Amino acid sequence: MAIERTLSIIKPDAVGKNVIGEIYSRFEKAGLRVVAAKMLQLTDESAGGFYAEHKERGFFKDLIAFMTSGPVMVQVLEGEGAVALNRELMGATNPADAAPGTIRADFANSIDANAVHGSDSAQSAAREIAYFFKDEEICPRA
Ligand code: RTP
Ligand code: MG
Repeated sequence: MAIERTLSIIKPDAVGKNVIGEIYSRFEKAGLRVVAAKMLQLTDESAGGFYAEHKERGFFKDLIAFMTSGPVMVQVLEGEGAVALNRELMGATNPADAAPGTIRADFANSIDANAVHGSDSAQSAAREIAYFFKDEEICPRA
């Protein structure tokens, strides 16, 4: 499988629970490498632009309120099949449906406060990575 990159966000609930390291450990154990990272306080504008595809959805307002409720940790993950592998590690959007042992099953409280974001396709990954990182901020695997 090809080496890919995907955009991951540790959401305000998980940052608040102080489990950034535990979540990074899951990425690393699965063979994903952090090649760029920054902690950010999102604004209505930056969170709204990131989730623009959901603008017309009923949950958009709650989503933006939640994503701006505290700092997030944003990272680029690199590895074989990174997009699908990260989605597998995350588990289902609603933690009630997430498979045991997934990040959302273990750390998320609700469909809103669901611990992590991960790009859902290679195309989304390219857009989302460029949304947060300049090329020179990404350090490819050694
Ligand atoms: P994400 O984009 O955050 O990685 O999550 P996802 O792909 O699993 O889910 P997506 O459909 O892209 O939805 C983005 C976020 O919006 C919230 N949501 N709420 N109340 C609802 O029905 C609902 N549906 C989605 C979730 O917090 C989801 O992560
Ligand atoms: Mg999504």
